[in-house]
Amino acid sequence: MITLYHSPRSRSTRIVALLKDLDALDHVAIEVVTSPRMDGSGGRDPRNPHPDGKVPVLDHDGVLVWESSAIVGQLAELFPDAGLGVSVGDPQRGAYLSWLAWYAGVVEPVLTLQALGIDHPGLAKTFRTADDLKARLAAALADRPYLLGERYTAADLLLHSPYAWFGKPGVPAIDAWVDRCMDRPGARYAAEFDARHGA
Ligand SMILES: N[C@@H](CCC(=O)N[C@@H](CS)C(=O)NCC(=O)O)C(=O)O
Repeated sequence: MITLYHSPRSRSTRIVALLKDLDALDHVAIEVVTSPRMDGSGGRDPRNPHPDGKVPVLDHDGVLVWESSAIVGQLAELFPDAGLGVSVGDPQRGAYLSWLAWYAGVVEPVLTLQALGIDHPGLAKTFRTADDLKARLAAALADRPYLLGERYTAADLLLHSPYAWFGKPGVPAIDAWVDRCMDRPGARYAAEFDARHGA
């Protein structure tokens, strides 16, 4: 059995979108839980098995999968028919894994620090800056609609999500990509799901 623990309008919303795009909603239960919000509302939910009380987390037959990058990779592999993952042996597998890892290791810290107004030369030396992220994405998308080319993958779903949340960056290639990624059944389903569940 697979269960996704989800709080409406949070980082787990993109996993609800992924489940729809993977046609996996009949195979994964969605448990709606509370989580502490930046504005002080919400709170840790005793039903949520994430060791830090965060969402998303997946319980797959008693094994926890946490961190959106890992959850996205795991679900795309479990439901391969949708073609959103990149399987072992595919020449683009390495690039796909790199985008997923780059999200967790670089994109999330850089954009979170920017949103909090925190700056330090050491941070730019370690992670690079939000402008560097944009330049990297713009270069990747300059001649292609999606990160891996013509095909939309789970990497696009994950990597575009901060801009869907915080707003498009005003770079034509990235803005058009964010629009393409938001114009999908999964994104629409997740928005409706969250509206139904009180967000
Ligand atoms: N890097 C994690 C971040 C998870 C995360 O921080 N989730 C937020 C919701 S947007 C949360 O649960 N916050 C509650 C808390 O930190 O206690 C991921 O991408 O899955």
